[in-house]
Amino acid sequence: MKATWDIFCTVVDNFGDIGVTWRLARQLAAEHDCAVRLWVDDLRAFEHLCPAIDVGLERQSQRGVEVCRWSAPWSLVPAADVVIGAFACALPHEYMEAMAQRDKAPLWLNLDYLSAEDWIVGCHGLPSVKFKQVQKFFFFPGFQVGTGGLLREAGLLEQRRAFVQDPRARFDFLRGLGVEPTDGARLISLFAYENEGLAGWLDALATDIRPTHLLVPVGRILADVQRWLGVEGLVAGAREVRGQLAVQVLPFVPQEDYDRLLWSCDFNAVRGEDSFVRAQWAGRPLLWHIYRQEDDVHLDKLEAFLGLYTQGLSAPAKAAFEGWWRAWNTAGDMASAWKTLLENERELAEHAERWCLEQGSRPDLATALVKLYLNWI
Ligand code: TRH
Repeated sequence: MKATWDIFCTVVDNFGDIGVTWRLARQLAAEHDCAVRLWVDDLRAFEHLCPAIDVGLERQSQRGVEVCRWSAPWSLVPAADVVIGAFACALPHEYMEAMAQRDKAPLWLNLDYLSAEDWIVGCHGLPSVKFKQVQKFFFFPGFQVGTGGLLREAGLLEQRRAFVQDPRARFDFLRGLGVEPTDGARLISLFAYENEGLAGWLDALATDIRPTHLLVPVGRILADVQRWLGVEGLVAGAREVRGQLAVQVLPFVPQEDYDRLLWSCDFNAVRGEDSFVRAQWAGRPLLWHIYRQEDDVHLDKLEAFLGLYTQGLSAPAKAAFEGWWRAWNTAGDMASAWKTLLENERELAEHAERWCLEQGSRPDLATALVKLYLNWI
């Protein structure tokens, strides 16, 4: 009989919470033969990632996953063999009672936020709180041995390789999005929160020797893009040119297409958690807009990742990369950071590929979860 898994997701904001849990749920169902229910409190946010969702339904099957609306009052359901609360969300009390009533306690995990900080290694797998006799454990995604790893579907890197080695596939994909880059143009995707550093970067791109085609999926950064362009009301499909820079607004695409977009670009600006990981699987230099936290604790996370990622780079390339990221996350001088970065473009491109392969040689997060469960029973 299939093991049953319940994954609980509250959509705090944006798309990361649902982005991560939806990806995990799909992978558990498709690759590990698990019976997965994904409980989501906001189907409208989910619809952005999975347009096939019917927001009116209480339960529906999507891509092998039973998607359930998580609403109050809670309807009683038997607890699953494995219970995952994503990002410290509080489970319904009645559901916890159902967990406690099982003959064999479920494996209960809190799937935490991704971080490259060292303390993650020590905390991954430790016991957290208890409800009656049911113990919860921490499960930390991460980049280092001793963490839960990163979400990575089977065959993902092979798919990417086949795609980038097939210029026709790239051309057709971009064309499907209405993108026709001019010859020799650098392609950059831009997914970020509001960012004061943007104007400086766009100034540098507009006056660069090499043309740039900047692809901006509809989202929070668009208001800053419009301000720099001096226009309003841009919608998907809009294209504006300033000097050497063509800016094109894209629709928000399904996750698989977003991967292809990242694979198609020379640089990717990403944010939050899931797009940040996907850009690493794209094997291209990335610019991370980290999710802001109180007291600037996010800057420690940024530095922790930089510390890992830049290992093996020459001193100038490391300084250029770090300068670029810090400028982006602290409203610094993106124009000069970008110029310095370009002096190290080749080395950084090779490094991104190397990092991708190195991370890709580690066990992926879904496999690590399944292994944990198999050791548990
Ligand atoms: O949207 P995010 O900023 O999400 C989060 C949340 O804010 C969360 O509360 C916070 O804790 C976390 O960041 C750190 O960024 P993220 O994680 O990259 O999620 C975006 C999702 O959207 C990801 O799954 C990729 C997907 N996506 C598409 O599917 N199509 C698109 O066109 C784009 C631009 C993104």
